[in-house]
Order: sequence, then structure tokens, then C-alpha cells
Amino acid sequence: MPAVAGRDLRPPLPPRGRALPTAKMAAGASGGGVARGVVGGCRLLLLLALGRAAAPPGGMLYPRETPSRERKELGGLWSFRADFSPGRDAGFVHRWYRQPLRQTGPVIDMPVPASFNDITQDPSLENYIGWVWYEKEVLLPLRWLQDDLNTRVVLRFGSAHYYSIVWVNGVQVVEHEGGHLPFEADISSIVQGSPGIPCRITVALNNTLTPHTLPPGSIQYMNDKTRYPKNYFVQNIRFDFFNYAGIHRPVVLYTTPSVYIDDITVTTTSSESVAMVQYQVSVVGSTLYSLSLSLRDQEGKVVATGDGPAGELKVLNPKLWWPYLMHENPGYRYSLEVKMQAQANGVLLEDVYTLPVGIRTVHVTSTQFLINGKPFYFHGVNKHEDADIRGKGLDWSLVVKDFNLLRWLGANSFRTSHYPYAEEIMDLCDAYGIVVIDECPGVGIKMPESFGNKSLQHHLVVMEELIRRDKNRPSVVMWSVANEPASELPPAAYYFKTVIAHTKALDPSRPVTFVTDANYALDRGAPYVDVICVNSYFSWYHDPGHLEVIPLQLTTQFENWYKTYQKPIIQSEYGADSVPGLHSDPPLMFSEEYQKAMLREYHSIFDKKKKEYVIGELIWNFADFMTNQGTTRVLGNKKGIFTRQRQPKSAAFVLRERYWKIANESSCLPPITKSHTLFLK
Ligand code: GCB
Repeated sequence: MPAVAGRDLRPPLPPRGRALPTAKMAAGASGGGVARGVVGGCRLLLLLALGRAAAPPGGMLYPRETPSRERKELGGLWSFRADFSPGRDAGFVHRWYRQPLRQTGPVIDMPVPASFNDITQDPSLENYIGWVWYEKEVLLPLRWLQDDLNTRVVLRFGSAHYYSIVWVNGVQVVEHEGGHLPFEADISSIVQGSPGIPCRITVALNNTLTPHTLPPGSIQYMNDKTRYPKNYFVQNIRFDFFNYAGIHRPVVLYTTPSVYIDDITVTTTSSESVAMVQYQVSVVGSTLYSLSLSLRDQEGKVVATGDGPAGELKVLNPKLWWPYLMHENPGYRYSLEVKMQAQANGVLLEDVYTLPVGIRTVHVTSTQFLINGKPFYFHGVNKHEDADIRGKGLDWSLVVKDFNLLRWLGANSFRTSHYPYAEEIMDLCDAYGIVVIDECPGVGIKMPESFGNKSLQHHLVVMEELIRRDKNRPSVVMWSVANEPASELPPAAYYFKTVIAHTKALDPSRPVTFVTDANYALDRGAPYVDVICVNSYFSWYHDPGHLEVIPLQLTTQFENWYKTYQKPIIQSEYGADSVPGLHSDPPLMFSEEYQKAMLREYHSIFDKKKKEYVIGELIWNFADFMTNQGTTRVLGNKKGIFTRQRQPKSAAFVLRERYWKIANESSCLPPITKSHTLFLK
């Protein structure tokens, strides 16, 4: 992505309550002053100014039903109201959370999970910036409320974009900064007083991006009265996907006993004949409890047992977690059942949580990426959470279709470009053996002020939240802390040194990277990564139309990076837009033929360099996706090998041939047949 002109983007904050009549999204718009403020956001600004926020304490176990835990889905239709008041602050001034939202003014039905942008015909909602309000009334099962001291009721959001404040029956229960990651609140004390009465959940969400959010952005007021209406502003972003917002992932209520298993951390080591599963369990609610653990295989047989809050389980002849196409039974997971017993209020409380555990190891050498001691080559894709109508909202049909397409393609991996994906998607990666480079929302970090202390502290918190969520996933083999930051800027050195060191301290078991498009000689973050992940668009953004330059430029790229760092390299993005159905021979840009020809040029060099130190290739992109409007985007980014509706373009067949060939060459299995493997699971 070309950078936005680097001028000073720091005029003063807009006055409080300033009228904001028209909001439009724009990347790199110019012509006015930029405000650092959050739209309707004196409140948020205050919060962000408070300094180093720590990730909320405690665990973030996925809410599973177990013998001691129930779960109630809150998906479906919610009431919705965007705050179109001039300062976007009417909801706070008039305390919309204190009454049913419909009593505050007109509401519409809004599906959850979904982005709100594409649901109506209203362009001002599609491009809305500021606070929106969601509300749902729920009746809780009486049994949750009867033994009021012993049942804990938790309200959990899989994610909401980007700043969330939640009230239950008018009482604020949680605030959370950032999209893409879960947050929750114990609401027991609020709901237990009123059995039989619907409980009202109100959510205020603000999608404004500032230089200190992740991803960063800035609000720009267009002050030239000869060109723009009064108080006109745009949200500038430096990333290339539509800035969808809303409640994007499942909202659930779940229960635990009042003394409960709060977190479990598992790491694994293994040799051929024996594996060790190291565990740590934290319990909240009492210091007097007992813990017992049993590890079962997929036949239900107990293979190891343990007790206490920390220890090691020994597994003889372990069945390892293998990537898709590397083993005939990929994605093997044991079940770790953790049982806690405690006395509280004169009764015996028992909590049970079952965690899937994959046993595998990851190591990086100067030329290889090893999974279970065997060289692993990433032949995969970059994706987006993106679809028409629902935007970034979780959609099971789309999720399952995508996994079927990935396996059809022979892809063994993807990067969660450019933010953490839904836990439900990650579960399927674990189950199918799809290897993941897990990326945080550090995309578009370009402005100098986004490398300051405030941004850095927030980035550290986001990494804490990401690792807390995904640390036990066997599919996650590497953390990516950013995509294409301005890593050539002087403050990038300290910034990435700190973020990467923090990530490694939180999780010493996985390598860490960030994805760069900077010049190898100027990049100040690369010294700290374990694997070099590099993006390049030769013959597209550079030398457009000149496919013949690819072999030389790509070879030079790899050789420069390797000679500088002696670290293995992944081509983490390469691609070309193609408009499906547009043909041209000889190949011209935007035709399906050009996309195919570009692939072939890149592949010839990958084939040479993968014998040395190139350890992977991830196409940009799996599917077409929506972006801001712009002169280089035709209803979005068309670099997908599938259309947005998941139909293959010609390039998909080229990639499929290649990926299956690589899988067959590198597999220790008898030749894998395409159809056979697709239906392995
Ligand atoms: C990139 C970015 C990705 C863009 C892509 C493109 O380098 O990482 O987010 O979508 O290029 O197509 O411009």
C-alpha cells in the first residue's frame, strides 16, 4: 500500500460537541486539518490518556458447555441506534443505557453477529463514524438465579469494533478497547436480584480510529469551506480493507460455579516415544480447592493423569498434532479434562473444563521451520474476515466453505491478516491441521506518533490479550505483531524490540515475526524477529505490467534479506488484482491471465530458493474483499484467487496444482490424492 503523504497530521482537537454532520470514510484524503480526537470521544480520549493499561487480569477460556457450565447464545436480532447527534454524544448526555433503547428514539433491527455497515440502504450508516448503540433483552433461566451465591453468570463478547462499553440493567459492567478479541464481565450480582425479569444488555460501540488505537487512524476535518460542507470530516486509515464495525462475533451468557477454573495454560514437548504436557491451572473464588486432571485420547481412553495447579503429564507413544497434508491424521487433539472441587458457603462446588490439547513442537533454524522436528513449508494464503452483507460478522456457512476451499486448494496454512480471527475459525484450524501465523491488529502503523509510548503500551496489552486467547492452540505456530509498519522510522527499533520481547516473554514456546515491506537495509524491526516475513508486489505496484522483471527482483529480494540476517524467509504476500471474466492474451494487468502469469514467475523463484532458506509462500489473497473506495479499487481489492462469493478464478487452479505437487513432494505419506484428502475429516 502506498503511504499517505507524510505531512504533519496534528492540529488541535475539535471543540467538544462540535457538529459532525457528514461522515465519510477515506484513505489518504487530503485538504484539511486532522484531529487526533475520537468522534464523540472526549470520553475515550480520557481513558486512553490514563497511561499503561494492563490487559484485564484473569483468563479468557472459550465458553464451553461442561457438566458444571451452561451457555446461552445471544445472537439474533438486537435493537440498534446510531447516534447521529452533532457531537455523537446524545447517548451519553441522555443516558440511553438507563432505559429501553426504543424509548430514546427510533431503533432498527440489527443482526448479531454482523457488521452494521452493509445491512441497510443508508449510506450514512455504511460510512458512519462514532458511537452506535445495541440492545438486547434476555430472560435468564431461573436455575441460574436460584442459588445466588454459588452460580456465577458471565456475559462474553467474542469481539466488537472497536471501543465498547456495556451496561446490564443500566449498570456499567465492562469497557474494552480494541476489536478482534474477546472481553467479558461477571454480571451475577446484577441479575441475581431479579429472577423472572428480562435483563437488558446495552452496548455502546465507537469505531473511531486514532493514532494510538490498533489499527491506527486519524480523523481529518475538512476546513476549506469552498470545498466541503461545514464540519465535514473523514476517517483516514492506512490499511487496505473496509473498516467494518459492529458486534462481529458471538455474544453469550455462560455460568460457572462461584469458585471456578479461570485459566489453563498448556505447553508440550515430545520425542518419538514420549511427550510431556506441562500445565498450569488458575482457580478464582477460593484458595482452598483441589484440582485433578485427566488427558484422554480420541477413543476416550485416559492416557495420563495429574493433580494440583501445575505439573506435567507424561504421554507414552503420543499421537502428535500434524499439519494438514503432512500426516494421514492431521489435527490430532487429546482432551484435557480439568476438575476443580472447593467448599464454599457450606456446599461442595465442582467446576469442570475440557480443553483440546495438540501435542507438537515448533523450532526455527537459520534455514528451516520445523514442526515436530520435520521441515515445514508454508504453502498457504492470506485471508480476511469479509463477506458481502455481513461484513466481518462471523458466518458459519462462510467459515466452513472457506475451510473446504482451503483443503481443495491443498493449502496447509494461513496468516490471520491483519487481525486475530474468530475463535470458532481458530478451532477449525486446530481440528483440521491448518497452520496459522496469528497476527495482531497492528496494521497501518505508519504515523510517527503511532510509535510513541501510548501506542506501544496499548500494543503490549493487545499482545497479552491475543496470547491469553490463543496460547493453547496447536495450529498457532508463530505470532505476527504487525503488518507493513513504517519500520524504517527511527522509533521503530525500540518499538519492535519491546513488542517482540514482550511477546516472547509471554510465550517463549513460539517464534515471533512481523510482516515487512521495508527495504532490507533500512528495516529497524527485522533484527528482532525469528523469521523474516516479506511482502512484495513486483510487476504490480512496482514496474506495473512488467512480468519479466519478477525473477531478477525476487531473487535479489531474497538474497539481500538472507545475507543480512541469516534467518528463514516467508514470502508473506505477493499477488495481482484480476477482475473475474476479464481475459487478455498476452496477459495484461487485471486480466485472469495476468494473475496466473504473475504466479508462475514468482513460483519459479520460490522453487529455487525453497531449497535454501525460503520456508513459505502465502498468496495475497484467498478471496476478493471490500476496501475503501479509491481509484485502484473496483468494488474492493480483487487480488483474490476466489471471488468474494468464493468462486475460483483461473489462478486458483494454478495454485491448486502447485500446492498439491508440493504436498506430494514433501509428504512422507504415499501419494496424496486430491479427493481422498478432502474428505479425510
Ligand atoms: C499489502 C497489504 C495488504 C493489501 C495489499 C494490496 O501490502 O499488506 O493489506 O491489501 O498489499 O493488495 O495492496
